[in-house]
Amino acid sequence: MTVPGVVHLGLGAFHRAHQALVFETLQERYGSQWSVYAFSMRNPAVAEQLAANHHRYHVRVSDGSGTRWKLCTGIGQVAVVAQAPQKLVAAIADAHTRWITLTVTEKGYTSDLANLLVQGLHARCKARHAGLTIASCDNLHKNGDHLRALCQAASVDQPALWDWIASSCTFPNSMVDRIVPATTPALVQACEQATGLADLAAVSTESFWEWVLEDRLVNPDDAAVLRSAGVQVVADVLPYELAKLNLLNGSHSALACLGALLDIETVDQVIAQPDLSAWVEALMLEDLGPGLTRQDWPAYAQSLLRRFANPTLSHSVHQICKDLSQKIPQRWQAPILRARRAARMPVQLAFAAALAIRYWQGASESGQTYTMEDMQAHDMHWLAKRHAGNATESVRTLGRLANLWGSELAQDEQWLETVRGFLQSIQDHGIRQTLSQLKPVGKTLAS
Ligand code: CS2
Repeated sequence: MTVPGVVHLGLGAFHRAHQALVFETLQERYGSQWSVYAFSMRNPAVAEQLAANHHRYHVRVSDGSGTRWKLCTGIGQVAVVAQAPQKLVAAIADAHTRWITLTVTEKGYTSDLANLLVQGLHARCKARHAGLTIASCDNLHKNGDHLRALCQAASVDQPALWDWIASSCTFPNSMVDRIVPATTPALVQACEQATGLADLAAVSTESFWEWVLEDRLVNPDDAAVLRSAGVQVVADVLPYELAKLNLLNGSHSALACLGALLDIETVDQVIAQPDLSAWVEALMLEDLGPGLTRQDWPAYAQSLLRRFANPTLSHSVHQICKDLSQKIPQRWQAPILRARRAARMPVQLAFAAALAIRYWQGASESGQTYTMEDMQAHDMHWLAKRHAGNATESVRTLGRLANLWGSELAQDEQWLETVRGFLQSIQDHGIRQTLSQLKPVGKTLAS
């Protein structure tokens, strides 16, 4: 019988196409201590599909060299937290559990999440089992430190418990990277054609993947084990984390707003248009990359343009715009501040900020409306609609929201004036013309 040693929270497409495959490799080599007990936070659909299929599902991997389908067996058990939170508590307290990993998205880092984790850790502490490596794998700056701080706050009334957590468990920071669009009916259909099974839990991804993990593991021997499957276990994740959050996620959010406003459905379709891909390249080269400490960032940025061009992924720009208000602080704040502190104006990012403000009006340049899935969508939409056509008021309200841009930028008059200028130009001349007047780029990533 399989007794999972990894408890994972967040059963979304990303986990199924990334870490579950790493754990599958480890399981084949080292046994069921690397099998995953995966918890969906709320949605029962995927968990039900997996349970009906012996936890197996299909992964389509495609890039320039072709497409292949693979059956993943990395997940050994599933449950839904909203239906049975006690199962999560019991799994965390189980003697066989050695790791917890999380992909619960940016908005998932709440006191509710921390309370659940702390409840499980409390039961574990009482049972006198060893501590756990608790690895946050979401696109958040210093994700492990952030989760640790949330758990500390959740155990504020239980100092003895926190002493045990702090001394027995670790919260390594990490960076995970693989493009995994949400599963669509078209993918399920393609799966049926290729494999004979209409697998609702199927996922589609690229061949590229990276997982860089801070070497702060409860069992130090796990570092070599993870490395054997291709995970990079390093002393300092920060250079990788910032490069990924700024270059990949930062340009993703910018090109997603651009696509949404121009009625372009997918990332590859944006990149297929030369003026738009030239802008994405300029954005990376001029504003998102400079100041990063990942040594090979220009090569990483160049590979991103190829990855974004992958047509099989058909990655919806509206999916990337989801939770935009939670993503901007993680993706754009640091590169804007790096430039401003070096007395430079990041014009490409100022254009991206104008696009985001325009995006919240809820309709493309041709007037097509779209749905904005974001917990702040209502407020942002209300402000953007109210001041539509008035760039000064739009930037005075939306551009000064400190929870989005940080307090330093919310008071940076030169920055705000640049964003306002772009929004005014978008209003008066349209996006494409504004784009064509942006300073031409001398260098390209290939030069
Ligand atoms: C994307 C990410 O949806 C989004 O916001 O930017 O999911 C992105 O595809 C991954 O982080 C790639 O590793």
